[in-house]
Parts: sequence; C-alpha cells; structure tokens
Amino acid sequence: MDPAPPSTLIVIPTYDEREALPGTLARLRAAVPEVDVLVVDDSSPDGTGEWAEGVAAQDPAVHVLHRAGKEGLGPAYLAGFAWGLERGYAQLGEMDADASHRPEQLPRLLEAMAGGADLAIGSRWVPGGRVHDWPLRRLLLSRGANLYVRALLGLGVADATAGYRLFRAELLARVIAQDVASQGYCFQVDMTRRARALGAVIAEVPIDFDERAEGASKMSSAIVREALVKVTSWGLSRPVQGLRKALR
Ligand SMILES: Nc1nc2c(ncn2[C@@H]2O[C@H](COP(=O)(O)OP(=O)(O)OP(=O)(O)O)[C@@H](O)[C@H]2O)c(=O)[nH]1
Ligand SMILES: [Mg+2]
Repeated sequence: MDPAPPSTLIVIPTYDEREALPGTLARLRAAVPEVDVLVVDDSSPDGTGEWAEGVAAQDPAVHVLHRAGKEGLGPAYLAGFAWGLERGYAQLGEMDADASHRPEQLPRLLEAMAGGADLAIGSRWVPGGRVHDWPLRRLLLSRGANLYVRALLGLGVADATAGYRLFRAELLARVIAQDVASQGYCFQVDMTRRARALGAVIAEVPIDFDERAEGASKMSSAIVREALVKVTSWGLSRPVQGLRKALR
C-alpha cells in the first residue's frame, strides 16, 4: 500500500475577491480534494470573508481566517502559515484567489515536493512556463523584477516573485521564525532568499499563468516601490554579510 500523502494546506489571501474566489475554490476542491484550504481575508468590504464562511460551514476541508483590516499580502500569509503550522500540516502553500494560478496544476508542485523539494515554485519563467493574456506592461514588470532580483541576489530562481508555492513545514517554520517583515510582492522574494540561506532544496516547475478574469488587481505603485527598495538593500548588504562570514 502507498503511504498516505503528506497533509497539505493551501493559503489563499483575499481582499475583495467575491467575484473571483468562488470559481477558484470550486476548481481547487475538484482538482485536489485531498488538499485543505485556508482563506485569509482582510475584512473585505465586498463580503468575501462571509461568503467563504458559508462554504466552510458546508465543507470541512475549507477554513477561514478573518483579519481586522487590509495589511498586505505578507502579514496575511504569515497569519495563515502560523494557523497551519499549529495544526500540524506537513506542507503549506500559496495560491492567488483570482485563478491566475490554475488549481489543476497544483499536482505539479505536489510532485516536486514528493521528489524531495523543500520549496516548490510554480514558475512563469522556466522553460515550459507561460503567461497568458498579460499586457506588455505587466510582462515587462515581472520579467524586469525577476532579472533585477537575479542580478542583485543571485538566488538561482527564475521566478522569485511567484505566488504559487509549496513549503515543507519544517522549512516554513524556520523561515517565519525570522520576523519576515515584507508586506507586498517582495514577500515572495524575501521568503525565497531566506529559504536559500537555510540551504533549502528549491524546485521550479513550469506553470501557465492566466490573467485575472474577475475582480480588480491589488497591485499598486507602493507595492512596486517597497519591492525595489527592499531588493536593492538586500543586494547591497550581501557583500557586507559575505565579508562578516569570511572574518568570523
Ligand atoms: N488578505 C489579503 N489579501 C490580499 C491583499 N492584497 C492582495 N491580496 C490577495 O493576494 C492575491 C494576489 O493579488 P492580485 O491583486 O491578484 O495581484 P496580482 O496577481 O499581482 O495582480 P493582477 O495580475 O492584476 O491580478 C489575491 O488573492 C488578492 O486578493 C491584502 O492586503 N490582504
Ligand atoms: Mg492576480
């Protein structure tokens, strides 16, 4: 008999996703019924949290964590991960509510974990990865951000900003014990560099990334600015850290 698959929790952060979440959640539950889901809602004014409560009342694999207000992606993920680690999930992951990450491709990430990865990333920028229907502006932003991260941080990861991921619980616990303070999309880069520094095995698997079909983007210039400032400061502090290590 095959051993039981590792228990898995996918955290979906939501802010005003009443239009998009129902389709994503239905697809996720149908594609990988063995995976549990935690919706982390920042008191969405459009009632996303209440809607998700209704689903959770019917489906024991779906859970909801309500937060007091909109605090950004990073704090929402950290709260979701802490919730899942307390409950003993063996692997914990991330997925957007807007179905940009195809739930049907989650098995690719699960396979990478079964193959020994500590962190599996659903990547747009490895061979076989694709982005569908993105305007040129978004393509350039994502490509540019990843090239900048690669040049400054040398993580050896093609899509360090990706939000489709699975972490092994042991790795995640060690990473979040480090007070990860990033709020927006640089949270993903921050998690990747900390995982790398801890010697994690990181696997990238190609995915198809679809443009959001419903609801509105939460991307803002403040989020881009935070990422630029943080990645630059992490990059500049690398030689200093290297020197400190060498002198120790
Ligand atoms: N809880 C919470 N979720 C958030 C917050 N900001 C964004 N999200 C969620 O994070 C996920 C990614 O946000 P998106 O707006 O789709 O960001 P994006 O994919 O870069 O932008 P688009 O491609 O335009 O959709 C979605 O599920 C959002 O609802 C926040 O402050 N709090
Ligand atoms: Mg999106």
